[in-house]
Amino acid sequence: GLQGGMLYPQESPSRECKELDGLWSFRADFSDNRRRGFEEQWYRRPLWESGPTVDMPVPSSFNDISQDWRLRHFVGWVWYEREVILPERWTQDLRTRVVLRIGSAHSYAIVWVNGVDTLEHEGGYLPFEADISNLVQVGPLPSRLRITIAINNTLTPTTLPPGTIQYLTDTSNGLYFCTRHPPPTSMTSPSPPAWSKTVVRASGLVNYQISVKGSNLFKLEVRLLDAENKVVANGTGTQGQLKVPGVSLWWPYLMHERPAYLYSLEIRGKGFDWPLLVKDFNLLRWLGANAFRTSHYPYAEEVMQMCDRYGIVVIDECPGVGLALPQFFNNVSLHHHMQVMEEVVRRDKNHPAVVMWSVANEPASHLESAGYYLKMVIAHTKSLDPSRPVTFVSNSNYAADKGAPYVDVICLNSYYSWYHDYGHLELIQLQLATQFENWYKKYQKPIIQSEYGAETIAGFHQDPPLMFTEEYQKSLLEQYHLGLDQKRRKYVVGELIWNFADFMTEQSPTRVLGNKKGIFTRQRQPKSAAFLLRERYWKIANETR
Ligand code: BDP
Repeated sequence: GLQGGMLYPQESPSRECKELDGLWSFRADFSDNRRRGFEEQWYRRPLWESGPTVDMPVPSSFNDISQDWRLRHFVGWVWYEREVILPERWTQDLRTRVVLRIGSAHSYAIVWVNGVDTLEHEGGYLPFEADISNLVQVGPLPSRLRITIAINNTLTPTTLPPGTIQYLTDTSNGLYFCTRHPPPTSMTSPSPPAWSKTVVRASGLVNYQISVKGSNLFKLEVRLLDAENKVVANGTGTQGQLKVPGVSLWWPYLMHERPAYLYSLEIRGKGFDWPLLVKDFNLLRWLGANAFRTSHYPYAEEVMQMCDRYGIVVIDECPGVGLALPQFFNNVSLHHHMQVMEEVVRRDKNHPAVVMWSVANEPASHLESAGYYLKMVIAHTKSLDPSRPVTFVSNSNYAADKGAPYVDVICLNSYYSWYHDYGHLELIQLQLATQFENWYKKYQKPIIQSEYGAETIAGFHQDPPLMFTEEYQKSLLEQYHLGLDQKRRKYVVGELIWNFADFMTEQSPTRVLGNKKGIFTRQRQPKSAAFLLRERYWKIANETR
């Protein structure tokens, strides 16, 4: 059930928060069975004692950070560790409740605090927490904590999203290790900007230049600390010069009795991904868009808060994506899926922006087993929150789909004149009419076109339009819109373009450096189609007003 709730840790006069974002020590377990970390109990001692570690920013996807190809494709257990120093008032006052909260870890996580097994959680994208008061409020000043988290990103038939591991053993091509879906790992999301700093020292003068990836919409504060953590110089902005009176210079080990002297440069930005997030919401406003679906996993809670404040309606979708094979519809998966829906509803139920829950994207809903499965997950979700409609997103045929009887709103993805009938834009209106009319005749339920779109490489032009050009994307959307605007089909109650912005995917012959169906590039610049949609959305908004 939903008892207990799990509210976002908002600061208040009675609650202090300590962010654990930043650099963690990290090691992937490359041993054959991926279990050396457990066999050698890496959590019992500082991680560096059991072997080399690298720095890993949190939040982020470890696959994206390293230049090591093996890490980009790594499947199995990875280990994160960092130390935290707690304020005395957290550890000395026994009335204080100290809670360790992980925003998200994909997809199975085990957490140790000072080597003590504290918390386990299955499923990515969602927060989990444990009361660790007992652990931190014992003994003399135990305020230095070592937090170790082992995370396994393996997708199995019972995870969400599900997956299978294929060992490709064609010896002419070597041995590969892969899953069906590339697994992102993040501790909390969205991720912070990546900092890179260049420090040049010249006898008491520090010239610094800071590059901030993505954006520089925020003010930077820079402080230089000496070895005792005393501030010796201050600055602001992305570059400048700091003066250090009576500088202690660094010397190689052994040449001096004193160890090499190090200063630390602290850079504070109003980071994580607020700049990108605000940019995206500004783009939504610019477009005149007022809704999105969290495809295909719950978004960070900060995003949900923004939706509340900006008036953006949300279809809140769980990580039920890739349910494509018959073996994924089993009782263990079903049980886990229900558990995940509990966590989604518990986390997001108080957001006014959430209008509907989506339990899955494009499951193999033509299967009998999928019909039963969807029925159970949907019924469970409704029992958790009787106040909101529930759906899943279908790309099945109306005649074959076994899940539609249980949804309140039918959500349909279709790619006419993209994944088939390439180039035949003239077929879109016809196929769309058939789609809507068939589904409506059978179910008499409201319908949302939840995906439609075309892969488009910004800057590619061709007229008459050809696939992958901006003209083709525009023409395809125009044809869809003519079909969506038919007054006689009042039951068509919504439309969601695929996709807001380009995004990275696993490589394949259908992906040109990721999915390019965005109406904005990954750098958030508009393609021609963005202007078309902008006109459309504003026109609809004005007519509705
Ligand atoms: C749909 C999926 C979406 C994909 C899209 C596409 O729901 O995640 O990105 O197709 O192929 O099937 O672009």
